[in-house]
Amino acid sequence: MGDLQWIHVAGPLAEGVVCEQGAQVCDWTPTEEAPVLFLSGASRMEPGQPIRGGIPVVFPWFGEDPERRGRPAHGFARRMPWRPLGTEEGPDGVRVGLELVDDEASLALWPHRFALRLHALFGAAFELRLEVENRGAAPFRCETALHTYLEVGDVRSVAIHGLGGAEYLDQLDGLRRVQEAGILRIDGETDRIYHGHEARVLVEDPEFRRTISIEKTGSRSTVVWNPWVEKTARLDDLDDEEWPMMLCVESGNIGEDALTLGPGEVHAMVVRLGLDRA
Ligand code: TA6
Repeated sequence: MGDLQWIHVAGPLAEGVVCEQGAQVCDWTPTEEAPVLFLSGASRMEPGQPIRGGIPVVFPWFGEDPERRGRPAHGFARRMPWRPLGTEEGPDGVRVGLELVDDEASLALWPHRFALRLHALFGAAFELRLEVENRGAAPFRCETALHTYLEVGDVRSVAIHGLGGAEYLDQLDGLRRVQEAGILRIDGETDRIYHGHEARVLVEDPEFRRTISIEKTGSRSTVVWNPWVEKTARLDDLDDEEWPMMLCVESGNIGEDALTLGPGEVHAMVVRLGLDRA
């Protein structure tokens, strides 16, 4: 199985790291800034095991195996080695591309032919494009997400703008459907799927004196997650003292927003992260 393979990016505008397993971006640090993505110090770094942090690629299902057959949570794409497509430095940053195509192992888990292509731009802003292609002769339904772990000074002091008025399913309360009132603050374990949500989210972080913006196209679901104390204690790849430093704001197409692609059809989702200094 060997070790994990990494792609390191160092340009004038930013540094970054991508793991070939899962095409998982694990670092984006704009020049003269602190890292923007959280990566657990306890993360497993073994082939086939999910990395806790950065931006995991969720495909072809979100969450537990929908058929309860014991297949991996959040799908298999993040556990498989993707093929690098090359690295290119340009005026707006360094671009990295990777691809995952169906194979015997994926077909045994999910009987559809597909291609995933991920393109990351490491610049003063960060852009991630995930293309899903149906390479088969029949339509398929899939869920996708870019499961972004943001690094924050203290999750208890951040203010999350841009969700007001949206409806979410509370994963901690039997998927009860709730309307978000306004600015979201985290004061306990939080696990919410906002549906039909396409707006920009701003994470205002007074500790780090910065605001992270999350803009997206091709995504109708937004997930907000923080494990807080008890769930963190149940995760062996997240240290007990790490939960205040992370906040997941994920962009995808989940549940009622899931994708159905016809033969040959390609869907693109783009997420753009920006930084404003307070
Ligand atoms: O982010 C939403 C979520 O589905 C949470 O319920 C939690 O399970 C998280 O993803 C992490 O999942 P993972 O399989 O990476 O431990």
